[in-house]
Amino acid sequence: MKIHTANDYKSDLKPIWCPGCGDYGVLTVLTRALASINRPPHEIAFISGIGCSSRIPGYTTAYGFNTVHGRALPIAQGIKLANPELLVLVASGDGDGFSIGGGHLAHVVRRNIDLTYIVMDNQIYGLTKGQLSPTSRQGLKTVSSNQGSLEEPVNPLLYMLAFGAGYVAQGTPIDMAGLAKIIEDGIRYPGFAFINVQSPCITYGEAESQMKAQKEKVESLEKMGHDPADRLRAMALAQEYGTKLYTGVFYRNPAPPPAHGERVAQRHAAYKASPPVKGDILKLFTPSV
Ligand SMILES: Cc1ncc(C[n+]2csc(CCOP(=O)(O)OP(=O)(O)O)c2C)c(N)n1
Ligand code: SF4
Repeated sequence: MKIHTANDYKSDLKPIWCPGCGDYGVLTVLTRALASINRPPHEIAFISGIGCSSRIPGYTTAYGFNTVHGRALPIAQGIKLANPELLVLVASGDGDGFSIGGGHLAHVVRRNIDLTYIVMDNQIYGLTKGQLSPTSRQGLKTVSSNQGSLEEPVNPLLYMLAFGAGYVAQGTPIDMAGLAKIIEDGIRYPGFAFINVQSPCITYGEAESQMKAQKEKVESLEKMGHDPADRLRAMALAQEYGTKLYTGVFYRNPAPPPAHGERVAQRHAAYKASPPVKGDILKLFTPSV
C-alpha cells in the first residue's frame, strides 16, 4: 500500500487567501492529518459551503464540492449516505455554519453521520468583506455595524455539546501540531466530529482574534488535566468561549454509539433476515373492529 505524504493531498491550485490568513495553516495541518490517516485522495470527499474558508477543498486533491452558502452539511450527509465507504470532510466558516446553516447542526448531530466538520471560526464574514457573523462579540464595530453589535454571540462549542456531539474539539493554527492531532483524532472518531478552529481573518478580523493575541491567551486542555470523557466539565469549559482560548479535545465519547451508517446496515440486515410479508401493509389500513 502506498504511503501518502502531505504533498499528495495538496492540489496544484495556489490559494488566493490574503497573506497571513489563518486558513493557510488549517490547509497545511489538514494535509498532514490526512497523510497520517493515509487514505488515498480518491477515497475522500471534501464538501464546503461558501466563504473564504470554504475554498479549502479546491486546494486539496480529494474529491471536492464547493456547494451553496450554509448547505455543506446536508450535501455532505447525502454523499456519505450514498457512498458510506468515503471519508467525508466538511468545511465552513462561522457565518456559513452557525448563521445561514445553523439549522442543520442539531440534525447532523442527532443522526450521528460519520463525518468530520471543521469550522474556520474568524468571528467575521470574510469573503463578503467584513460584516458581523454569529460569533462576533457584542460591541464589535464592522462595516455593517458602525455603532457596534447589539447581539450576544453564539457559542459553537456549547451548541455542539448540548446537541449531543460525540467529539468536540478546538484548535488554532498557532499550534499546528495540536491542530493536526485533533483533526486526525476527529477523523478517526467513529461518528460525527466537530472541530472549531480559531482561524484569524487578517484583513477584517479584530486585533484580539489575531495570532499574536491568541498566543497570549491560549491554554491547552490536556495540560490543564481535562478529562475528555467528562461531558459536564467540557460544557463548563465551553462556557468560556469568547473569553478564554482553550485548545484540544473538550469531549470524546468514551463509548461511541453506532454511527448512522451502521444503524442503516443493521436495519437492512434485519429486513433481509425477516422480510415483511406481502400484504402486511394492508393491516395498517384494516379496521380491527
Ligand atoms: C444564500 C447566500 N446568502 C449569502 C451569500 C453571501 N455570502 C457569501 S460568503 C458569506 C459569508 C462568509 O462568511 P463565513 O461563512 O464566516 O466565511 P469566511 O469568508 O469568513 O471564511 C456570505 C454572506 C451567498 N453566497 N449565498
Ligand atoms: S478576507 Fe479574511 S478570511 Fe478571507 S482570505 Fe482574507 S484574511 Fe482570510
